[in-house]
Amino acid sequence: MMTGSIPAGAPESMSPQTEALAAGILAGQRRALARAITLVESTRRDHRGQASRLIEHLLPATGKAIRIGFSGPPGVGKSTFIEAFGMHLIRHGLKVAVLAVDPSSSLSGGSILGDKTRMETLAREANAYIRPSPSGGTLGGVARRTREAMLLTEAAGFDVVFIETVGVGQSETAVADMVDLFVLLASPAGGDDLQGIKRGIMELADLLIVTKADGDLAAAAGRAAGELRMALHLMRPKVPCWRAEVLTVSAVAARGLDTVWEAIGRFRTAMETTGELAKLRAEQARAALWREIEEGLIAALKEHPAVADQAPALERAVLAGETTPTLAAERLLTAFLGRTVRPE
Ligand SMILES: Nc1nc2c(ncn2[C@@H]2O[C@H](COP(=O)(O)OP(=O)(O)O)[C@@H](O)[C@H]2O)c(=O)[nH]1
Ligand SMILES: [Mg+2]
Repeated sequence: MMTGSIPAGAPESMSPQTEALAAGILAGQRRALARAITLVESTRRDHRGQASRLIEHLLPATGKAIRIGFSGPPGVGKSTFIEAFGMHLIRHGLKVAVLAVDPSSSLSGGSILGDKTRMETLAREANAYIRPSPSGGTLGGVARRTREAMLLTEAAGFDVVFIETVGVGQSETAVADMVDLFVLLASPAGGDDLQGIKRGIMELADLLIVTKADGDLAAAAGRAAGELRMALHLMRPKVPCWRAEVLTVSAVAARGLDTVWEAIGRFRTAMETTGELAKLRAEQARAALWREIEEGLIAALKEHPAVADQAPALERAVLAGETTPTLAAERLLTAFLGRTVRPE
C-alpha cells in the first residue's frame, strides 16, 4: 500500500501478537476485538504504536457498517431504546456493536449514561458487542479511542455501530463528528422550550426520536413530535439530500422500531447515491487528523523540559496580573520551539 511513502511515527511493523490480533478480528473473534480495543485505550506509548499499526492494517476492512450516534438528556431512554433497537436488528440478521462516549467518566469517574449502558439482554447475544466508554483523559482522547474502537468493530464484521452519548458538554459534537447519522432523543414531556434542546444540537440531528410513546405518555409524545417538526421546519438542512425527520417510539412496547430502521435506510440511500456519505466520512477523517495534531502538539509542549521548567512561574505571573497571557504564551512557545513565535 502507501506505507512506503508515509514517514513512520509508529513502529514500522506489527508485532507477532498484533498480527495475531488482526487475524482474529478479521475472523470476527470477539476476544480479539476486545483485546484490540483495550490496546487502543492504553496510554502506553508502545501500545499506542501497535494500535495505530493495527488500525492502519485493518482500514481496508472498515467502512461497511452504518455508524449511528444517539444523544439526549439523561433519562430520556437512550440505553433502553438502543437495547430494544439492537435486539430488533439482530432478529433481522444484523450484527450490532454499541460503544459509549461518557464525558463524565473523564471528569468525575462517575457515569451519567447510567447502569443501563450495560444492556444485559443485548449483551447476551452472540451478534452484539457492547463496550462502555473508555475512562480517563480528555474528551478528545475519549473521542479518538471511540473512533478507533468503531473502526475495529467494523473490521470484525459488525453491520451497525451505535454510539451512545449524553447531552452534556461537547460530547454530542464529538459523536456527531464521527458518525454517518446523528439521532437526538427527546422525551414526551414537550413544552414551549422544546425541553431545552439547544438549537445548535438540534441542527446536528438527522433524525429526532420522541421516546416513551406508550401508556399515559402516548398522547404527549405525539404532541412533542409535532412541536419538534415545527421547530425543524425553520432550520436549514445539514445536507442537501436529507431533511431531518421526527418519529415516535416505545422501546418498552417495541413500537416504532421498524419505522426508525426504515428512515435510516432512506437516509443511507440518499447519502450514498449523492456521494454525500463518502464526502462526509472523508471530511470527518480530515478533521480528526487536525484534532490529533492539536492534541499531540499540546502533549509534546507540556512534556518539553524547558516548558515544564518555565510554565509554573509564568502561570503564577499571569494569575498575579504581572504579565499578559499573550506574552506568557509567547515565551512558552519560544521555549518549546527554540525560536521566537507570536501566536496569531
Ligand atoms: N414508558 C416507557 N419508559 C421508558 C421507555 N424507555 C425507557 N424508559 C424508562 O426511562 C428511564 C430511563 O431510561 P434509560 O434508557 O436508562 O435512559 P438514558 O439515560 O437516556 O439512557 C428508565 O426508567 C426506563 O425504564 C419506554 O419506551 N417507555
Ligand atoms: Mg443510558
